Amino acid sequence: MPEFISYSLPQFTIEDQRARVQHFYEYSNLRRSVRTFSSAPVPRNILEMIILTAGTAPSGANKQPWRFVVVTDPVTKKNIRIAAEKEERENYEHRMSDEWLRDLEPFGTDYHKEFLETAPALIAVFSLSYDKTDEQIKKNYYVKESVGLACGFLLAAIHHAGLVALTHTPSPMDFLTKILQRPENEKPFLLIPVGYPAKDTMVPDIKRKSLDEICVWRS
Ligand code: IYR
Repeated sequence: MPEFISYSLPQFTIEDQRARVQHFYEYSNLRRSVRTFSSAPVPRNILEMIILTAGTAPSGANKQPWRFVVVTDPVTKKNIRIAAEKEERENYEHRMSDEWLRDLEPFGTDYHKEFLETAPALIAVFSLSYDKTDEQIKKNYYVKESVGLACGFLLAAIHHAGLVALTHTPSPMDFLTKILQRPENEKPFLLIPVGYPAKDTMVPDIKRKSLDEICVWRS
């Protein structure tokens, strides 16, 4: 028999709910992906609370199939930068289509990934396709969906803390397995530099889609 415990949340009035969703949207809408970081350190306990928040995301059968590896050591960050730039150079020069390169023009990106060294912390997110404990292998479900959700919570928690991040996907990412000495059941999912924006940080002038563009109501 499954065991259930009672559950409730604080109740808000409709007016309070309106104010809360409005405020949450407006603050969320300030989030931007940032590629220029100050080297100022982020206290470890702040990063830990952010990761605890990411771990509150829902997951298939509550398997929580994620691992967050935090890198602050300059030598490891440098090694990650070297490996990422090697792959990205290959991507930009040979592997990406013309259409893809054109789509990236507004962002001004290239294979140089200085932020991997300047950001005070890199959070390498790994997905666990299965759990391995004492010779036992246990399957996980909806792993990509679950880890994607956890990354969403992670980015929201980073933003909530007044920090900035980049959702970075050097590809392929297997170098992270090696550099960070992860076991075979952990696959690199995203690499997220976190910190404070550099003093003169600029971001591309791009727009979010309107409600009409992203939402359809059907009776
Ligand atoms: N991973 C490369 C290319 C890149 C791809 C997409 I899609 C972006 O939104 C941004 C960059 C890089 O990091 O440069």
